[in-house]
Amino acid sequence: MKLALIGLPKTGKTTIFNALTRTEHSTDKYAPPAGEANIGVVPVADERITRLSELYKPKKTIYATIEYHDYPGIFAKEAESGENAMLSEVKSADAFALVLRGFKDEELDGLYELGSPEKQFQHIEEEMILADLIVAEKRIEKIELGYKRGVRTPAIQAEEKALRAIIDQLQDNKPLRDLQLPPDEEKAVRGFQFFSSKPMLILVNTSEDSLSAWDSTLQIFADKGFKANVIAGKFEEELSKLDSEEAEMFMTDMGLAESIRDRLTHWSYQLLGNISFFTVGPDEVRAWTVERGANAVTAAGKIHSDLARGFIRAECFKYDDIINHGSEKVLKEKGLFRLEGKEYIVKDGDIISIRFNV
Ligand SMILES: Nc1nc2c(ncn2[C@@H]2O[C@H](COP(=O)(O)OP(=O)(O)O)[C@@H](O)[C@H]2O)c(=O)[nH]1
Ligand SMILES: [Mg+2]
Repeated sequence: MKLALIGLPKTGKTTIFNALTRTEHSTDKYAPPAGEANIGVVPVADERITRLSELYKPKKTIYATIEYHDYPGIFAKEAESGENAMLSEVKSADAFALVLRGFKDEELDGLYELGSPEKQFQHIEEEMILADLIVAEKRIEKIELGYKRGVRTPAIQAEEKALRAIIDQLQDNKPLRDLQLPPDEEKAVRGFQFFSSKPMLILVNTSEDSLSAWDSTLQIFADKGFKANVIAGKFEEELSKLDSEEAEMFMTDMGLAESIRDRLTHWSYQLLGNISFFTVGPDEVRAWTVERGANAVTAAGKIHSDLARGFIRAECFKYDDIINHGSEKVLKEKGLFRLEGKEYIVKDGDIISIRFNV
């Protein structure tokens, strides 16, 4: 899963990135925005993998990961000037975490007039809508040119129809997140990876002594349908440098049950509707991520495309059952070891082995 931290300059994106990845990239107040993104891969803590690993004693234990990308501020300007490497990189994210500045800093306030978190949100949303509109309108022009030359296929017509709906939506100043397209049209424009269509988490970044001051702001975002949370970025960055015992002490003081890393993992899984399934064996115990509602073939394809292509069946049991009963042999005796077909909907915590033939 790829999650991009985005937002206006000096809202604390790199500070939060450092806390998440336990790195020390520069967060100098006066430094110009970085020329490129910071990228870091963070394991998804999952006690179930730890326990499965104890049980199977595999050579390798592999947790799921989240790849965080920390971008300097970008949008409409770059979209206008055409292809921009960073822009297409941002678009490849599965979701955005929008960082809004809630903390006070007189020096920064003098340098950047960002306004309230709501104002910053509005600014970013407008930029996204504008960037998307530019892309959609350019594509329509091309399609029309093609029509004149006699290029008219059902696929292009579906795309055109989708783009017209998209342009209407954007001209109403509404994000594409809120536009439902029929499946064939959605598919025709999926490749554009429109900014305003991405799932987005909202993070209000504030100081540790004013976490509770943002309840009404969070409610405003929740009313718009967002998952919004308040975090203390700088405090989290400092926590991430401590050893776990010390960090826990401070977290208890603050009433924080989990590290920022773990909280953001939960929020992004919820946002994307992701679940985990596992593969186990003497070589490897491993966690995999799929969207809730995915079937056995889709899950197989996460492991390897051959497994999806040559799918015969899935052998399947539940994490809770193997922990309760201790061995696959007992599960088989108790009838808890199942054979499932292509259409089987994978559940969170399923342990799956794919039989295939290519
Ligand atoms: N007081 C306070 N300062 C912060 C917080 N988060 C970031 N900062 C400061 O804001 C400045 C810009 O942070 P940075 O992470 O580089 O912002 P970016 O431009 O969004 O990546 C730095 O001086 C940080 O120390 C916070 O939660 N509270
Ligand atoms: Mg930065």
